[in-house]
Amino acid sequence: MGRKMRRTFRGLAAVLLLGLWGCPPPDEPVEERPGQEGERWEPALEDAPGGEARAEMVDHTGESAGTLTLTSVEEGVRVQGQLHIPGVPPGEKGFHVHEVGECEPPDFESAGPHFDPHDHPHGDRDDPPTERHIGDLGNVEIDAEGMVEIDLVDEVIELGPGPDDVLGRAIIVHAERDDLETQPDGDAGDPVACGVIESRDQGAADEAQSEPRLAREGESASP
Ligand SMILES: [Cu+2]
Repeated sequence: MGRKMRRTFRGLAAVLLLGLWGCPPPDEPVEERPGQEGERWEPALEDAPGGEARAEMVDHTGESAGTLTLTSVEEGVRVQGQLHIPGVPPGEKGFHVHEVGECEPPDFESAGPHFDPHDHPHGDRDDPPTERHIGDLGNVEIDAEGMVEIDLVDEVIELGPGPDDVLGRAIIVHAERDDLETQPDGDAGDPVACGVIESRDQGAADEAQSEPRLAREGESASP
């Protein structure tokens, strides 16, 4: 559904989405809403944020590194998943949401800096919201086989309307430990895995349309 909604008017859509996102998740078909046509890759108009998202992670070679799921829960947003990032020494590794939802290997510089809409200092996930970037998720642990088990709940990031919405942004694992102090990035080294946080239904919609957005399997311009 909603194919015809995707054709036109990016700018108008951006404005209208601000209004639309303020509403409860609409199950009614958006086709019946006049004047809200538009193309935007996240989240889909017809699949307004329902509190579930995922990030298909890739490593620096562009290979799949696994999937993270993000789910709205009472305490915040739960981030779960098992990643495989070969070639990274074991230990704690910085884990953040970055500003731009583009993951271009090998260096993932396309993802920009930490997601920090309120101009806060860098900090830890458990720091008060005013003393951390919204995207500061602390560290995750990588083992000797390159496996990373992630299951955390963050009270600050959000899925859906508002300034702290992480949909459409990049989530990144770094090569080094985030010292949780050094500004502006915790001295966490290079990104080693990156994925764009997409509302769950939007991922399927994108695949159906074959929109070249991410180096997702089968969509890469080059192997
Ligand atoms: Cu980072």
